[in-house]
Amino acid sequence: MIQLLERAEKFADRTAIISEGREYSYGELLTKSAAVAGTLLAGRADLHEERIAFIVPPSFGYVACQWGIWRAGGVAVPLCTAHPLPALRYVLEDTLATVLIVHDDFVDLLAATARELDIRLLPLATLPAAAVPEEAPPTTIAPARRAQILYTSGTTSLPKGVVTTHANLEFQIKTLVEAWAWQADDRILNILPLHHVHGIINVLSCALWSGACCEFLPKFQANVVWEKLADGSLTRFMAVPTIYYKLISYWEKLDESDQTRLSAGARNLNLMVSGSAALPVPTLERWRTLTGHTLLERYGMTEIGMALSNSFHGERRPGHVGLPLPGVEMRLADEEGRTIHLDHTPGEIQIKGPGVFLEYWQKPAATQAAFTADGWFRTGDVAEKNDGLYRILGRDSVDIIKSGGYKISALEIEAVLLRHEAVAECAVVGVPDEEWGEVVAAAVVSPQEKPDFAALASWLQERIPGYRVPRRWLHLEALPKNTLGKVTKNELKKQF
Ligand code: MLC
Ligand code: AMP
Repeated sequence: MIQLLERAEKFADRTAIISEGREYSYGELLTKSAAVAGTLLAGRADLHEERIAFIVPPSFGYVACQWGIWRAGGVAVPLCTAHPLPALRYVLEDTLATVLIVHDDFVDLLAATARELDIRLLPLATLPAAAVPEEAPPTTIAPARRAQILYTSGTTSLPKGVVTTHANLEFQIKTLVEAWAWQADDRILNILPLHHVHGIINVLSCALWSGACCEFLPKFQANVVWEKLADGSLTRFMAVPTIYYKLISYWEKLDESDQTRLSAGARNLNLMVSGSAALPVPTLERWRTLTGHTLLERYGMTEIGMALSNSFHGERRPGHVGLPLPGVEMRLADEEGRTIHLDHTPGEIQIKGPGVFLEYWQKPAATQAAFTADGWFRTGDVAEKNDGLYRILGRDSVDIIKSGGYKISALEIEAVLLRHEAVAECAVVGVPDEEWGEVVAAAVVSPQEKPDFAALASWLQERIPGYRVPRRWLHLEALPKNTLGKVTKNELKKQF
C-alpha cells in the first residue's frame, strides 16, 4: 500500500529484499517501482484504479511491480505462479485487467490469452531500470482508494475477488507490526506464495513497513529452509502448519549431529508464527522440543487480514488463537445474531475494524450477504472463549476445505468434475489429514463400470490448481442423501 513507499524514503540505504542471491535496498525498490509506474502510466497522471495483473515469482521484481502499480494509482492483482491457464484466465477476465506484467517464465503461457482478452502484455524484463525523472509519479494516493484484489474460494462455485483499500492494508500491517514488535533489524524468510495475505501482509509488508529485510526462497524446500533457520541470519519465520509438519519430518530423518546443529541455530530467532489453518497441538509441542520456540498461533482471513493472535510477550496457549489484535473489534454471535458473552459457548466469529475489506469485486449481493445488518463481517468460522482466550472449533460450512493452508471450495471442484464424461454425480469433501490438515476427497457416481481416477486427476490438473485436485477417490453406486435429496457430506466423510 502506498504508505509503504512513503516510509521507504527513510530506509533508502537499508537492505529491503534478498532474492536470487542479491541484496536490494529500499532505494532500489523506490527507483524500480517508479520505473514500473512510469511505464504503466505512459504519460498519464493516474491509472484511476485500473486493475494491473502481474505474474512474477516471489522476488525483488514482484515487489517492484506491486509498488509500481500502487504508485501509479492502479489496483494490484497478483496471479499465482502455479495456477493452470484456465484459473489465471478467470482472474484476468473477472478483474477486467488492462495490463498483465509477466515474468519471462510465463510469457509463452499467457501471450495468446492476453491477446484474446485485449490485455496489454508487459514483459518484466522490458521494464526500464529507472524512470525518466519528469515521468516519476508522485506517491500520493488517497487511502480510501482500492489497492489490491486477491481471489478467495468460498461457498460459491467461482472464486471471488476480495478488494482491499490502501487504508485497509495499512491497518492490517500496522496492527501486526505493533502486536509482534517488528524492528528495523529483523530479517524474515518468505517461502509462502504471494497471492494470499499470509505471504503478502504478514511476512513481506510487515517487514518493509518496519525497515526490515525480507529474504525470498522461490519455493518451499525443507532442507534449504532448515539451513536458513540455522545459519544465524534470520530473526523471524512464519508458515502454515503443513510446513512445520514437513520441517519436523525432515529433521527426524537426519543424523544426530545435524539435528543438534539445526536445532541450536533455530533457537536464535526471536519469533516463529503459525497460521492459515489450525495448528495441531502435537505439532506445536514437537516444534517446541526441536527448537525451543512456542509457535505463536494467530487467526486471519483474506477479507480481514489478521484478527486474533496469541501474545508476543505473554501467554501462547496451545490450541488457542489468543485475543483480538489492537484496533480489531470482534464478537461471537449465535444463530439469531445475538452476541455471546459466556465462556465455553460456541458462536460465529464476526469482525469490524479498519482492516475489513471494501467489497467482493463486482459482487454487491455477495458483499451485502457477508455482513450483518449492523455491519459485522461474518467469517463463517466458529469459536469459543476458554478462560480468557479464543479457540477455533471449525467452520459452519462443509463446503470449505483447508489443505496445506489453502482455502478450497468443494463446490468449485464439483462443478468442474461434472463436465467430465466419467462423472454423473459427485460430491467433494475434506478429510482430516495429519500433514495437510485436510485432503480433498471426491465421491463419484459414474456411468462407467470402472472410472479411471488417475486419468480424471490429470484431466483436473489442467483445469484447476494442483492443490485442489482430489487426493482420495471413491466410486459409489449412489451418493448418501437426506430426504430433501441433499448430499449428506458429513456421512460421506465417514466413508473415506
Ligand atoms: C501438494 N501436494 C498435496 C497438496 N499440495 N497433497 C495433498 N494435499 C495438498 N493440498 C502434493 C503434490 O501433489 C506433490 O505430490 C507433493 O505434495 C509436493 O507438491 P508441491 O506443490 O511441491 O508442494 P509443496 O511445495 O511441498 O507445497 C506445500 C506447501 C504449499 C505447504 C508449501 O501447500 C503452500 O505453500 N501452502 C501455503 C498456502 C498459503 O500461503 N496459504 C495462506 C492463505 S491466506 P507428489 O506425489 O507429486 O510428490 C490465509 C489467511 C491466513 O489463509 O490466516 O493466513
Ligand atoms: P483464506 O480465506 O484463504 O484467507 O483463509 C482464511 C481461513 O483460514 C479462515 O476463515 C479460517 O477458516 C482459516 N484459519 C486461519 N487461521 C487459522 C487458525 N489459526 N486456526 C484455524 N483456522 C484458521
